[in-house]
Amino acid sequence: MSALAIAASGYDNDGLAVPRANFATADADASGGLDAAEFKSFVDANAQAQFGKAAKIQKRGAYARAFSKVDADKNESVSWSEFAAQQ
Ligand SMILES: [Ca+2]
Repeated sequence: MSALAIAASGYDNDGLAVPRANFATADADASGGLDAAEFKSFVDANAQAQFGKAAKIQKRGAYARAFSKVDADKNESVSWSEFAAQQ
C-alpha cells in the first residue's frame, strides 16, 4: 500500500497518520521493518513534517542512538509497533 493510500485510509485516530505514512515510504523493501538506512529516511521525513523529536534527532545526527532506542527487541529492525510504542 502506498503512503498516500495509508494516509487516506482513515487511520488517524491515534494521531500517527503522518509517521505511519512516512514509515510505509521509508520501508523501501516493504519488509515491515526499517533497517538503519531506512530508519534514517524515516526520521528525515518525520523531521520534514515536524513530527515529534525527529527534527532534534536529525539536527544532532543521532540516528544510530535513536535507532537502538526504538529497536526494543534488538533485531536491527524497527517495526511500526516498536515505533508506535515509544510515542
Ligand atoms: Ca526490532
